[in-house]
Amino acid sequence: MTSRRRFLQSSLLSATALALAQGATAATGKTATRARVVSTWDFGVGANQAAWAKLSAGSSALDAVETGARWAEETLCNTTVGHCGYPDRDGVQTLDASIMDGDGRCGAVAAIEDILHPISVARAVMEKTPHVLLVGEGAQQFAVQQGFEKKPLLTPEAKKAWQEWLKTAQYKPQINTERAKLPGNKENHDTLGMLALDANGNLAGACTTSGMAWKLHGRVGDSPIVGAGLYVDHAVGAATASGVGEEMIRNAASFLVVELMRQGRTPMEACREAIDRVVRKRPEASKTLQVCFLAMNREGEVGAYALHKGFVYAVCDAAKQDALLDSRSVY
Ligand code: SD4
Repeated sequence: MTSRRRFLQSSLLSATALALAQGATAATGKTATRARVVSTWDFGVGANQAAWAKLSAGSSALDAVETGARWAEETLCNTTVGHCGYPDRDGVQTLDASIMDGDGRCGAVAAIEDILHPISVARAVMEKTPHVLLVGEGAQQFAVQQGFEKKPLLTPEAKKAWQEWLKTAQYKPQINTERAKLPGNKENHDTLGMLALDANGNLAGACTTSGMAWKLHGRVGDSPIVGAGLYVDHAVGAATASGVGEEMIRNAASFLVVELMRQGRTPMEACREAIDRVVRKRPEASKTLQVCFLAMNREGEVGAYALHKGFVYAVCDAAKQDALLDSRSVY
């Protein structure tokens, strides 16, 4: 982390401590100074601002994270989130998303096709069905019944990239910093994971992705698996993840981060310990793939850790709406 970034981080955190203290003593009680939203990657800045428009107006953390994730699904045109996302090895784009609040209410969709806002379908699963996770055709059928429009999303650019990939057809996920160095590819990010704390002290999280490019058709990552790509508990805090989802699923990683915070770790310590778990289980593999965790506790304290350098996360609150911070990393 650069010293400037470190400075920004520490001044941000002190500003926050102050804001939290002010929020607690304000005559109105519920001020937006208590609220905060954090997101993975550089595009998290824009997603946070969309969520912040809601949070600062007094909306719930749940509404805020849905709004932030919808912003990413619709506005971004990149290879890993939303309608421009790269397809699987058969050229089919499948999307994964989950949403959760601190009471344990959650919903998710996996491998859904041709629906622009998987995060809102996930919320509908949570609110309108007795289930938590719908997959594939069933998820799409449910979405259409709920009034979501079905339309082909795969862009000509994504299709072209897939046709190019077919020439070698090797599935070899690349660490983001390395991927960004490839000719014609400036992208250094993955899934959007977002966590929000609202003015009432409620937490919620959302996670949305097109998953790993060139995955096997039917492959589901961590993002729609509650406890792997996302976990939220009002009593403790919230965590989300980005990177190669199989590692998060193996370690029930977001749940692990929240449980470590429950045992007294700070968000950063909890993320670090979860990353260490990934390394311990698969020391060799961990050198060649990326895993990133982002966490926020119920006091609004934020922490992150990644396997490899290059992970950045965005923090937005009343003091500052566009902070982008470097995560620490093992390698
Ligand atoms: C997945 N975690 O599907 C997601 C996507 C991602 O690097 O972050 N890709 O495994």
